[in-house]
Order: sequence, then structure tokens, then C-alpha cells
Amino acid sequence: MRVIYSEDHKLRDAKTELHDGQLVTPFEAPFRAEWILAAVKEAGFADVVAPEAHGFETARKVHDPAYLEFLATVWDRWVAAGYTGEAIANSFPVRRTSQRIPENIVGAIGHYANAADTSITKGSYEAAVASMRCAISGADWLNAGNRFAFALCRPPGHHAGIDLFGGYCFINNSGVAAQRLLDHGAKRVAVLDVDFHHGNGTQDLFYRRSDVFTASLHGDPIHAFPYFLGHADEAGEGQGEGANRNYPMAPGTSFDIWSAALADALLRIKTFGAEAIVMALGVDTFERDPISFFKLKSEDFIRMGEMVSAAGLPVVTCMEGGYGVPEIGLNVANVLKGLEA
Ligand code: SP5
Ligand code: ZN
Repeated sequence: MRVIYSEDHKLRDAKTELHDGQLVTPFEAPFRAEWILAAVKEAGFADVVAPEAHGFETARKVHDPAYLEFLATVWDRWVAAGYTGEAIANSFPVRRTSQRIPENIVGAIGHYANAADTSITKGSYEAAVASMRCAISGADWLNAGNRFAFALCRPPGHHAGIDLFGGYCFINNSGVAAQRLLDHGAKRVAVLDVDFHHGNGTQDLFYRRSDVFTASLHGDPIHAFPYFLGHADEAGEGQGEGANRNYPMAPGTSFDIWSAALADALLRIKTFGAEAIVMALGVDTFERDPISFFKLKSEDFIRMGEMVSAAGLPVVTCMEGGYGVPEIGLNVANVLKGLEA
């Protein structure tokens, strides 16, 4: 297992998150990556390297280039407008509105946002780029013929759509990793999203494509973020018809129910003919996660890794969510142990 980690994640250290009607200290904070790195090393995963300085060629195949340009410039535009706080939009294109991009920076942020939980700060872009580079380097470890890589991505990526940020995500690391595998010869790959939240961004990236199978196991969006995608009847469109699968699950779901959904997803990934799996790993399915409602226990994460490993495919794991509690490190290390078991 190669582990890819960049210190540059620390450049994203927002002070505000709009949560339940208040500006709170963000759940998605630098300590997460520090705790996960420490636990992974403690568990004996010693091959930890920094990512290569990859450019944007791969990202441009899954994101709108104008969106990437927006991410690169939004902070400077916000400061130039005279604002001193962190950048949050308060107005959004919704039903029956124009999709024209406003010149006004507040309007532009609203245009490119799918949630207001993600304040933009100085350094957020640089951290997101470093996170993307971890994912690409992880994919390249598989491209070089190895079976397992762990990209310790922070900020996470799976809520970032073709031209949308939110849910603590800016660049869709798992999606970029999948594209990287395709660009280096794989004909078909799968993104298996086991984060508590639906991978709405990843679904968006590949919804009309036949080369990437996307599967997401998550809290039912009738109850949980991201609310507006993730239902079981979303199966893909056009060329992508049949290449998306959602497994929404109820509050209180424990590993017996959850693992049956995982087994089904893995079967479909095999049937699809995927040559590799990108696992979008959130450990916010844990029973004591502060913002989620599944009931997985630390031992369950070992079984999770074992089940994914048993599919027999190379796996690049990209870090997504998992918040608040010290066990996030142990739970990630358990998945990696299960993969290598
Ligand atoms: C990567 C990832 O896990 N992103 C999750 C973003 C979730 N942001 C919105 C959280 C809303 C949580 N509401 C729970 C209410 C508990 N009082
Ligand atoms: Zn999540």
C-alpha cells in the first residue's frame, strides 16, 4: 500500500461553516488528515510519499475548464471586491432561473455552488490542487502495476460536480483518479463511494458516460445531505444508462444491511467489467460521526476493506469524509488493513 500525502492540505483552514443556522467551526478541518496520517503510520503503513506536481490535463476532462478557472481566481476576486470575511454565497440559480454566469463575485460563487456549507478562504484552492495531486499520484501507482494506493486527500472531492463546489469539496479527486486510470489504458473503471453522503459530484461527472461505473452507498437523501441527488432510480443517462447505482439507506443502518448493499455494488462493478476500483472512502458511516446517522463500528471497516479486496481488482482509495472523533484514524487504517488482508 502506497500512501500519498501532502502537507499543503493545511492551507485549507476555514473558520466558518454555515451549519444548522449558525456559523460554526468547520467539521472538515486540518486535524482530520493529521489524525488519519498518524493512525495509518501507527498501523504499519510506512510507504508515505508526497504527490508529483501534476497539472490540470486530467481534471479538465471531468470538470468544466471555466469552473477550474473560477476556483483559481475566486479568492482574489472576493478580496478585490472589498470583503474581509470568508467567501459564502447567499443566492443561487434554482428552478426557472437563468444559468448565465454573473460578473458579480457573490453571484458567481452562487452559480458554482451546490451548497453553502463550504466557505472559500485564502489557500483553499492551493489545498484542493494538492489533494487532486494525491489522487493522481495514487492512480499512477496503479498504472505502474501495483495493486493498492491510499491517497490521503484533503479537502475531499466527491461532492464537486462538473462545475460545482460544495459539501467541503472543490475538485473531484476520485473522479480525477478514475480519469487518470482511463488515460493510462484502462477501458472501464468503477468509482465505489462508501462515504456516508451521496457522491453527487461524482455521479454528475460520469452520468452520461459509459466508461466509468459509479456506485454510492449513503444516507437516504430524503433525510441527509446532499438532499437533491442520490435516489435509487438515478441509473445514468444516454451512453451512461445503467452505469450509475445508488444505495440510499435509512437512519440507524448498521453493517449487516450496509454490507449487503456493498456486496451488490461489487457484483455490479465486476459485471460492468471494471479493471480497477477507485474507492471514495469516507468514514463518516461510523456510529459516532457527529453529522451522520449510520451505525458502523470500527471492526466493520476491516470487513469493508476485505470485501472490496475480494473483488480482485486494483484499488486506489481516495479520502473523503469522516469527522470529529479520534476513531477516524483507526477506521481508515482498518479499511487499508482489510484491503491488504
Ligand atoms: C465529504 C463530506 O462528507 N461532505 C459532507 C458535507 C456535509 N455538509 C452539510 C452537513 C449537514 C449536516 N447536517 C446534520 C445535522 C446534525 N445536527
Ligand atoms: Zn460524507
